[in-house]
Amino acid sequence: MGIVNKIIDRAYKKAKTVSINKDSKIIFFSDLHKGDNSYADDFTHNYKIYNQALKEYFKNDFTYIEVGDGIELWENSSFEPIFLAHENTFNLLKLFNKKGKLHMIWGNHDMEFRNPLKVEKVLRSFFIPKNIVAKDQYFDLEYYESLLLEIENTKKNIFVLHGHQADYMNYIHWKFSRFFVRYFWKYMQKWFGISDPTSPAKNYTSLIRVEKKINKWIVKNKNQMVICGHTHRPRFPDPGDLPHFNTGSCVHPESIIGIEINNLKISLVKWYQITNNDKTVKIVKTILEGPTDLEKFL
Ligand SMILES: [Mn+2]
Repeated sequence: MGIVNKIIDRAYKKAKTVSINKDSKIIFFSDLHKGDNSYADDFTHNYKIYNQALKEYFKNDFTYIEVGDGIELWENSSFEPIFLAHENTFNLLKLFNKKGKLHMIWGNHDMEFRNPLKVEKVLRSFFIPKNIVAKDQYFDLEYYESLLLEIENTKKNIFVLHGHQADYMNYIHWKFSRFFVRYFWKYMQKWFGISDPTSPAKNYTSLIRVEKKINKWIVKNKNQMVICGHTHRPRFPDPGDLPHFNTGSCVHPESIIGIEINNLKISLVKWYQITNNDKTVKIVKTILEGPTDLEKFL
């Protein structure tokens, strides 16, 4: 318990601050686990839904915050096949970045992005700049462990982190876990359809343990509001409950789930595909919870 508290405390102190106000519009997604489009790629079946959602958020001037595990670097040892499989998605993210409306957080499956040199190397090889101005625009993408969204003219804030900080095996021993997934479970999944046992999303006991540790940290820190991902289990508390939110994931069967903040209200949203009577398909959004005033949680 002690060590987890210390890890989360450190992430809180190091968090990159972002100021928000009633005009801020934010979409939080996490746990896309974008892979190489193979059988083991959990994201492939949702990419159309996700890209459509991203286009609409961009059109409506939203800021995009990725709460970790955007990319699956455990099952894939190289970024190249991921980029090639999901080039459209990366190009959409680039649009947000150009407008200064993109914030990336690393999780345990893309923890290599802790290293800014790694991020630059990846960007340099895929987004080849046409001139010096473009170079600056492309290379300013940074990954952070955590963000602190400070509400303008108040002393209140929201702490955003992936959540594997509460999952000791996945934080300290991530290289070991990665090895296990990359060289063993990937093939089990591909050949026999067996799911990765190191994922908290697929292991109920570890999921509950992670949530409990974050709850304890929240209590210890005067009910600090937290938004995280990692467990793939969406969370949206009632006012008065512990302010522990979870973005869910983008690998749910046939839908993606995320959190929106708009006009200082928070909601849990789901994007999915419906088939009309004439067999045409349409991608739509539905609000699962909220919108609820943020101040009820602060
Ligand atoms: Mn994770």
